[in-house]
Parts: sequence; structure tokens; C-alpha cells
Amino acid sequence: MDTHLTFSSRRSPVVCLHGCVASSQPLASSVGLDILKRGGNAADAAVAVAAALAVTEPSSTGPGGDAFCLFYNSSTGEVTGINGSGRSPKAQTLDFLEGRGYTAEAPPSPFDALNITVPGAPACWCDTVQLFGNHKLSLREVLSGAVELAEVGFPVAEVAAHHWANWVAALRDAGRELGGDLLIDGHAPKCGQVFRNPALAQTLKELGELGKPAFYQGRVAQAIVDVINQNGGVMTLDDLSSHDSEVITPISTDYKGVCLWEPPPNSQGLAALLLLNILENFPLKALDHNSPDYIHVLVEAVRLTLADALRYLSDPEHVTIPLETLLDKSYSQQRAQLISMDRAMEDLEPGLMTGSDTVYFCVIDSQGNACSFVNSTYMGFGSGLVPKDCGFSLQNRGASFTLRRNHVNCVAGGKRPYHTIIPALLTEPATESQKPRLLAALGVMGAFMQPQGHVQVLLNMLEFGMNPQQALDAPRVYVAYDNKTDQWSVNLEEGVDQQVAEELRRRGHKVNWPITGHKRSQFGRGQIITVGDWWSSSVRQADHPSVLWAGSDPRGDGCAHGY
Ligand SMILES: *[C@@H]1O[C@H](CO)[C@@H](O)[C@H](O)[C@H]1NC(C)=O
Ligand SMILES: *[C@@H]1O[C@H](CO)[C@@H](O)[C@H](O)[C@H]1NC(C)=O
Ligand SMILES: *[C@@H]1O[C@H](CO)[C@@H](O)[C@H](O)[C@H]1NC(C)=O
Ligand SMILES: CC(=O)N[C@H]1CO[C@H](CO)[C@@H](O)[C@@H]1O
Ligand SMILES: CC(=O)N[C@H]1CO[C@H](CO)[C@@H](O)[C@@H]1O
Repeated sequence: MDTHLTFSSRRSPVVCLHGCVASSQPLASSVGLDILKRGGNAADAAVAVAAALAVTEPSSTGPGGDAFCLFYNSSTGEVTGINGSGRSPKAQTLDFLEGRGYTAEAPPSPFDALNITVPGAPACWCDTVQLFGNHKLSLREVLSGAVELAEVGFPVAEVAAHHWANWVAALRDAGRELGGDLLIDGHAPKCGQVFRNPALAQTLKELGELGKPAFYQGRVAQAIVDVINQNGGVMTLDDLSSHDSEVITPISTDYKGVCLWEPPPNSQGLAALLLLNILENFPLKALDHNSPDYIHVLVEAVRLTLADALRYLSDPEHVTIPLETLLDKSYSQQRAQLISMDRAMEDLEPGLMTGSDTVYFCVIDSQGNACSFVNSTYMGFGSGLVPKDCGFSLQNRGASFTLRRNHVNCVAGGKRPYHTIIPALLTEPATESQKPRLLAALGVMGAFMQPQGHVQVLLNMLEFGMNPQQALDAPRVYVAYDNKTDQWSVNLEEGVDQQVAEELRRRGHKVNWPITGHKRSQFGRGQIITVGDWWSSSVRQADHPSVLWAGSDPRGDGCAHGY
């Protein structure tokens, strides 16, 4: 397999007036743009893109995974969203797992059928169209682009082909064959090879015609339960039919004249807000982009917030999260004081294992509504189990549960697991007199990279004046925690200076530099659309506040598209 991947092309930001879609697959971006041109709004287009990504990038996302969305309503200025995360099977209690001989030290393998939680994405798609769509197009029409891609086939893109093959190999190493609907003659498709998925086309068609019951009851639900039970899991038809998504009230924080919106816990959106709150205490612009001081402060702030996030973030129905205390700026000031400029902190609380396969995309329509959407199957194809004749694999979100009694993420029947996926929106801060104007839809996928990624690309624009494409192009930093060695490490992408790496080592960080080629996927893949060029330091609030500016991550296959 070709593991070489160079980053040599240059991209301008995409600029347009009426509507814009940015996603990690060009074909999916086209499908979304089509919906906008046919009269659908940002929410309709987002679901069309979601479904098209399920077809074109199944190692990142699909109907067997979860989804979250945030929606900005341009007529009210309100941000709301949908929680599309599914629960563990009701019968899957800690006692049940211990009865099977599993312990915190010897849990089921990540790909085990016991790690499959109820897929929340299909309900989230239906509810997004129902609650936030403009009802000019039916769900069937919204999903038709994805159905066509699955039915007719599409050439697999380069980065998608790479991850497809890697996950097939990882599953094989774990003793599992990926379901045949997602292979061609037992192999992952290569870049440029045309892949068809008629079973998924059928599943999406039925979802388009009948809505949620087509997935959570009947043939698809039965096939899900069958494949899970044949592999030792205990999900029932009732677990599926009792699933529903929930409307959520996003949480936000103000940072120097902008307001960042993230989904509430149990997502890790909270981590992005806490991170910004800590960073607000430092003169970042004066430290210089990707300088040793800047990266040191960023890394320390990430470590502080991840320690908090992992302690407090679980299913709020099962634990009480001191949200107000955590989001209070005085709390972050205290945390910021723990950071010393010349030495990395010792003794920080640990984390959970990470997965990273998620797609993120965003859409802004001609009325100025925005939809920020994310979904995933967690680790590649998730469990790798493919229900018969359905064309998608089942997620393994349960892998972030622990069997340690009294831990906030301890397994329980009917519990939602720790979630690594988050979409985000940026507005002006709300005032009494005026509805907050939309400034951007943005996101960076990739497990624990997401809050770190959101904040880095946001600061690239806000503090360092980069346009959305430059903000995504700039080399990133990923702070990782390794449970096995109990060590934090700082991974620096190719493009960060060697002297910077050396200076960070001198301050006590364990630094990996440079991260190159396909390994750069750990820095996530982001998409950004901004309304106006508020990030530009030279033309403050220019003449055309309604021009859309978009960028798409060079680490992915995708592009932004507008009209
Ligand atoms: C989830 O990901 C799949 C695969 O990329 C995509 O088709 C689907 O549209 C996404 N779902 C949502 C709700 O984003
Ligand atoms: C925005 O909010 C208004 C007022 O609640 C509502 O009438 C309208 O349908 C909403 N628009 C969308 C696209 O959801
Ligand atoms: C998901 O829904 C549950 C309600 O069942 C809620 O408690 C939780 O906060 C939601 N999570 C997110 C990320 O919105
Ligand atoms: C619900 C469940 O059993 N989750 C397990 C999935 O796999 C991880 C990692 O192996 C375990 O820690 C979980 O307990
Ligand atoms: C610090 C920490 O969380 N360590 C855990 C890493 O994972 C092993 C089991 O895989 C646990 O026993 C440790 O407690």
C-alpha cells in the first residue's frame, strides 16, 4: 500500500454569496449544494451530506453510528441542536458483564458486540429535517443524492481508501472480518475504484420513504439485533424501538467579542469552552503563532481541560456535572494559574482510550441559517459487524465505558457513553437588544483532537488573522494521553519548526516531531464556513458582511463548494 502522502498544493478560500457546503468528500459536498439549489435549507443539505458521507466514507461514519447537530436559526438568532447518541442495551449492566467474567482489567475487546450502542444517526437525520428543515423537500428527496451514489457507485477517494484498508486490516488482526457489503471480493476498494453499495441504497431508500420506523423497527432493526446476538451481544428490538433523539440546549462561552457554541455534556464540547476560557488569560497574539510559548500554553491548557473533561463528562442522567462552576470564568482563572511558562506540569489526571473516525461538515444557506453536523462510528468501521442486507457497520461507542465501579463512565444498562464528537457554531455574543449574528460554522473531527482542533483553528482566525482555508492549512498540535505509559505527549505536525520542538522538550514535554504523511490524520479534518471576513485584521467588518468564506481541510479528501 502507498503510505506516502505529500501536502504540496495551495488552496484559496472558497468565496460565494448564496449558500455553501464544506465536507470531507467532494461528492458529498456536491450532494449538499444540490439540495440548497433545489430550495432546501442548511439543515436539509446537512442531512443530505451526512447520508452521502455514509456512502462515500463508511470507515468514518454511517447509519450504524451516532450524530449531533447544532442549528442557527437566522430569523431568531437562536442556536439549538439535536442529540443523536444512542444508549447501551438495557440488559447490559455491570453485574451482567461481571457475570460473563469481564473486569476493569480484562474488559471485552473494543470490537466486541458488547460494545455496540444503539445507532443514533438515522433518528438524528430524520429529526433534523423535521425540526430544522424548511419542508420544501421531503426526506426522500433529501436522501436521494446518497441513494444514487450508493446505487450507481462512486470512485473511492484517496484518504478514504487509505483508512478503509487500514481498518479492514485492524479488524482482521482482532479476528473479525468486515461485513462483505463493505468490501469488493473481500478487499477494501482502492483509490479510484468504483464502489457500489446496493444494500445501503435500499436502507436509505426505506428511511426516506418511511422515516424512523424503517430503521428502528422492522427488517433493519431485526437484522441489527440478529447480528449482535449471533456475536454474543444482548441488544433487543425494544432497545432499538425505544430510541429517540433529543433536542438540546447548547452551551457557550464568550471569548474576546465572539461566542462559541458547543453541544452540552455528554459531548466533549465542554472541553473546547473550558480551553478557551483558560487561554483567555494569556496574550496569545503577542506569543506568536506556533511559537514555543504559544504551543506550551496551549498544551498545558489542553491537559488541564482534558483532565476535567474526563472526570466530569459522562451521561448527565447518571452523574451531576458542575457545569456552572466549570464554565465560570473565575474557575478558569484559577486553572490558568497552574500553568508555569518554563516547566510542564506534573501529576495530571488520566484519560480513556481514543478513537477517531468521524466526519464533520457544515452548511450555510441563502437565508443565513447554519447547520453544523458531525457523526461517526467511533473507531473506523466500529465493531465491523454489518447487519444482513443493510450495507453499514455498527459502531463501538461502548468502548469508552469502563468496568471500574463508581467511575463516571462505568457501564450501565441504557446509558449513553462518553462522546468524542462535537459540531460547533460561532456567533456574536448575545445582547439584550439584538439577535446574535452568525459568524461561522466550524468543526474538526478526530476524537480528543476535536476540542483542541476547534480552538486552534478558531484562534488562527481570531488572533492571527488567517482566512478559513489558511486556518485549516496551518500545522496543528495534538496533545495525547497514553494510558499504558501514563504519559502525556505533544505531537507536532510537519511545518512546526524543529527549534520549537527542542524548546518544548527543554521545558519537560515529551515531543513527537515531525508527524508526516498519513500520520497527520491524528490532527483531524476540519471544515469552516464564515459569514463575512471578521477574522481579517486589515478589513475590519468590510463592505460585504454577507459574503461566505469557506475552507476544507487539506488532510482530507474534501472541498468546500458554493453558489
Ligand atoms: C454520518 O456519517 C455518515 C457517513 O459519512 C454519513 O453518511 C451520514 O450522513 C452521517 N450522518 C450524520 C447524521 O451526519
Ligand atoms: C426559526 O424560528 C422561527 C420562530 O420560532 C420559526 O418560525 C422558523 O420556522 C424557524 N426556522 C427554521 C428554519 O427552523
Ligand atoms: C443527550 O441526551 C440526554 C438525554 O437523554 C441528555 O441528558 C444529554 O445531555 C444529551 N447529550 C448531549 C451531548 O446533548
Ligand atoms: C459496554 C462494554 O462492555 N464496554 C467495553 C468495550 O470495550 C472497552 C475496551 O476494551 C471496555 O473497557 C468496555 O468496558
Ligand atoms: C492511569 C490509568 O487510567 N491507567 C489505567 C490504564 O488501563 C489499565 C487497564 O488497561 C488500568 O488498569 C489502569 O488503571
